[in-house]
Amino acid sequence: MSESILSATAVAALFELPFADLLYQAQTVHRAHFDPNRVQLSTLLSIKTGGCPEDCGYCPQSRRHGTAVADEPIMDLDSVLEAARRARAAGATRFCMGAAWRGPKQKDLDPVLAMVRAVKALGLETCATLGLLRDGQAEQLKGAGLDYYNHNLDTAPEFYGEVITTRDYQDRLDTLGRVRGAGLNVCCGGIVGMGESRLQRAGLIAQLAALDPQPESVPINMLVRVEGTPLEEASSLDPLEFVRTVAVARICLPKSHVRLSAGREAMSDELQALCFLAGANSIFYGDKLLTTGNPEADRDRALFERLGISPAQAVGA
Ligand code: SAM
Ligand code: DTB
Ligand code: SF4
Repeated sequence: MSESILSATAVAALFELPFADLLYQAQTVHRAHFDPNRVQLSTLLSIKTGGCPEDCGYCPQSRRHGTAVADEPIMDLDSVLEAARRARAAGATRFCMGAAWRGPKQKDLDPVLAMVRAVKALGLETCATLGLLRDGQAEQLKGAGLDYYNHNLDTAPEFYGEVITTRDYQDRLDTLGRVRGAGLNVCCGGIVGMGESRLQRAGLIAQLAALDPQPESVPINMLVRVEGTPLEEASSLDPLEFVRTVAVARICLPKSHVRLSAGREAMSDELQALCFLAGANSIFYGDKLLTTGNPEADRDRALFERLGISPAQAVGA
């Protein structure tokens, strides 16, 4: 059954609620669909770092920005497998491989297909984020055993052009259509804290909620301001506005895993606790995102202990 289409203004009305009312509503929706004390763990690996031709204003991997990230070749299969085994041993259930491409060429896709097959054989769920896909590529990934494909809408259509000029919103929707058409699970979210308005944050969530069916996984990233990127000086978002964003995502995407994504390293335990209370039930787990830092696994385990949170069942456990 398709969800009713929410307008950005209707979503913005949720943002306007008193904080306690918003969190109560989000927690109620969360409890209707999920065990509120379980959080899913995904580990990221950058299998192809840097040198990207796109101009995404937030991204340290664009070759157009003067960041410290160098253009590296694609990783070899054994090193990827070693990282996947480590992620599995630490308790992750999903392994997400990211590449700094506009999209893969066939010669790029072949080694990724081998990685997907091998990581899947370890008993992990597999995810890839490789940029725009052409016809047939999502089917090849599905055939290799890919479970999820991550491709973000990033922000509201009205703000998008301020951040990225080398590909448009429709390109992203087309790729999401190909991913869904191939029978893959969709992981699609965005970034906040880029200077967008509250109405634009609501617009992003309205777009995510309008995907039919809704994405299985919704990463909500807080911008990591990286030196050398056009957004390095973006003004910081009120942390409580971030919590509101998570809560609104939970209400509008009731059955999706909402992932508390980039930006956790700079967040206190208390802020993260509020995000879990607001309905976040997934995190990136492991000391690195793609090129930037993430909390150490020990810190996350201690936080879960303090909050009585259990990780979603680990493979082989
Ligand atoms: N190149 C592919 C693409 O853009 O689709 C895949 C990798 S790309 C790094 C994946 C996502 O990471 C982006 O869509 C964006 O949402 C997120 N991201 C990148 N840099 C970020 C930053 N500095 N802070 C927060 N999120 C970021
Ligand atoms: C997503 O939404 N966030 C992740 C994952 N999907 C690929 C990436 C965050 C990247 C943060 C900047 C970096 O580490 O390079
Ligand atoms: Fe390239 Fe992806 Fe970074 Fe954009 S977000 S510059 S496409 S790696």
